[in-house]
Amino acid sequence: MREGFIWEIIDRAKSLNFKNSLISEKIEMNSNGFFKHMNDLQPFVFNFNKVTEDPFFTLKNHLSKLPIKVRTGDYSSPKNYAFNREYKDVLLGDYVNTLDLNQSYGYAGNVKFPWECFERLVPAETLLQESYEAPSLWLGPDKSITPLHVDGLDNISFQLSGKKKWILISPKFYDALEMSAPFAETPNLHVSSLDLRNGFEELTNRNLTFEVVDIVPGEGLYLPAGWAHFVVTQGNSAMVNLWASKKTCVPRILERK
Ligand SMILES: O=C(O)CCC(=O)C(=O)O
Repeated sequence: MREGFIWEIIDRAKSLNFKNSLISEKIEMNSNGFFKHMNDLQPFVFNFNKVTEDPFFTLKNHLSKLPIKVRTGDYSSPKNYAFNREYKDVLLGDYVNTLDLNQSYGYAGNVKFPWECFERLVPAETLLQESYEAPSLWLGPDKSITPLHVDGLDNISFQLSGKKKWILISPKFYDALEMSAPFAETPNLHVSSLDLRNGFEELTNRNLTFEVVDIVPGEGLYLPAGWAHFVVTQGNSAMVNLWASKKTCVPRILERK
C-alpha cells in the first residue's frame, strides 16, 4: 500500500511533461536554499509508457558487447559500498545471460549506457537530454541491494522489469544517518553506516520517519537530491535512471559542517 503523499503525487504526475518538470524549477537552489525549502522537495511516483519489448531482450540485441562492471562479493554491506567495492568486468550480453539462468554473480548497478539505447527502453521524446547526465542501467537478480546513501543530484528512475522497494528518508534526518563522503570524485555521494539489510529497526530506534515505496514496471520515481535511499530488488530487475546534469543542477547536499 502506498502512503499519503505518494498517492497524491502519482495522481498529479500522471500527465508529467518532462520539459516542465520540477527539475527545472528547482535547479536554482543552492545548498542553503535546499535545506530551507526541503519540505517542498518531495519525491513522487509517476507512470510512463513502457515499451512492450522485454528490456533484457532489447539490451542483448543492442548492447551485447558493452563492457560493464558488476558489483560482486558482499557488495550490499554499507562498509564495502563506501570503502571497499569489488567489481567483475564482463560484457553486458554475458551478464544478462547469467541473469536468465539464475546464475548471476552480482549487481550491475549504475552502468552508464548510450542515450540511443535509453530511448529504446523509455519513450522519451519530451526529455531534454542536455538537462541530464548520461543514463545509467541497474540490472540485478532478486534481492540486489544498494545500501543507504544520499546523492547530490536530482534523480529520475524508470522501472522496466521486476520490482523495487525504495526506503526514502527526508533530508531533515541527514544528521542522524551517520553519513560519510568517501568518494573524492563524487563528493556529494554520502553513504550511511546504518545497515538496513535485516530490517529498519535502526531507523525506528532513532525516531526517524521513512517512506516505503514499491515501484513496479511502468512506474518511475522522482527523487530530489538529498533524500537518503536504500533500495532492494524483487525478482530480476531492470531499471534505468537519469541524474540531473551537473552543469545545471547545483548539488544540494552539501558541504555541511
Ligand atoms: O536501484 C538501486 O539499487 C539504487 C538506485 C539508486 O541508488 C539511485 O538511483 O540513486
